[in-house]
Amino acid sequence: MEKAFRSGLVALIGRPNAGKSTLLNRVVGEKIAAVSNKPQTTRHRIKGVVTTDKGQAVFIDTPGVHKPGHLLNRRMMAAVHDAIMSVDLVVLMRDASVSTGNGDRFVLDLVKKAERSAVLVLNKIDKIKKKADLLPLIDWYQKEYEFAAIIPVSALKGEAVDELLNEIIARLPEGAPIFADDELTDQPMRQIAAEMVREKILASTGEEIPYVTAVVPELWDESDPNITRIFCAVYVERPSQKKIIVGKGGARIREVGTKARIDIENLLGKQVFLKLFVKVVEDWRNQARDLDEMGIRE
Ligand SMILES: Nc1nc2c(ncn2[C@@H]2O[C@H](COP(=O)(O)OP(=O)(O)OP(=O)(O)O)[C@@H](O)[C@H]2O)c(=O)[nH]1
Ligand SMILES: [Mg+2]
Repeated sequence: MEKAFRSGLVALIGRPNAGKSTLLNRVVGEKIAAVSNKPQTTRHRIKGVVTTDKGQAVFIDTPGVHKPGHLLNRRMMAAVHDAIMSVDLVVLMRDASVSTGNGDRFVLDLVKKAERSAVLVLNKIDKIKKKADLLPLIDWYQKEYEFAAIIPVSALKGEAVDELLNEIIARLPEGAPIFADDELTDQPMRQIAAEMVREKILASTGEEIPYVTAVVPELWDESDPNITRIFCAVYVERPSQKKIIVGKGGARIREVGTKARIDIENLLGKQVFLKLFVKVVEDWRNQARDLDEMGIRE
């Protein structure tokens, strides 16, 4: 007899930098989420759809769990709580190459309190020389919560990611696909484009800039069939930050634009003209209206 098709929503939750967005891109097979070594890279809930012959998992990538300071961060954390409560399966993702901290306990507590069915993913095993070193960590988590499965992976290298996907789909309820099997995401293309710009800014700037920067797609012009014209605003909070992003003689913003354009062209399969302009908006991270415009809603 044919096994029934399974489908459902799967939340990826964890501390900043755990590798959630890396995993999302890996399972979807396209770069739809920004990835960086800076915390709080992801600000939006991003859905990524994976369809196999056994089922369909709709992954929801969420912002890394952190202490909320600004209204921006409160909204980001509300999105995490929402995701945990609205999915069929929670995937708690953890960087297994670093020791357990308060942040890890905090994320674990979220899952415990929610009492949701959860799979634990121990990521970055490519950085761990002896796999046996994982055993105490697995042991600790097993005592803390009844995880449906505990799976060590490397999202970056793709190690054990297929097994993880099978384990996840096997735990989803029986049901028809939620998305068409050629749909990869619910993210509008313009939002993905903005994310790619932000990713390049994060990669090329130091500590402070990632937090104070947002990228908003302002214009998307497809009137010319040969080239898509995209205009994005880059928000910062102070003129000094604008100076950093623009760089000497505009060098940094040009480099960011070139790299982001290449990513966007790959995604669209088409030539792109990308124009970036930097806007100084004081304290935008506490302005409900700015956040609404950025799509970071209540
Ligand atoms: N060595 C190694 N690095 C990884 C792995 N997975 C992710 N990374 C790196 O870890 C960093 C963070 O990855 P992200 O995918 O942006 O992490 P995230 O959990 O989405 O982070 P936030 O969006 O800030 O919550 C990046 O530099 C990734 O390249 C892995 O399996 N091995
Ligand atoms: Mg992320």
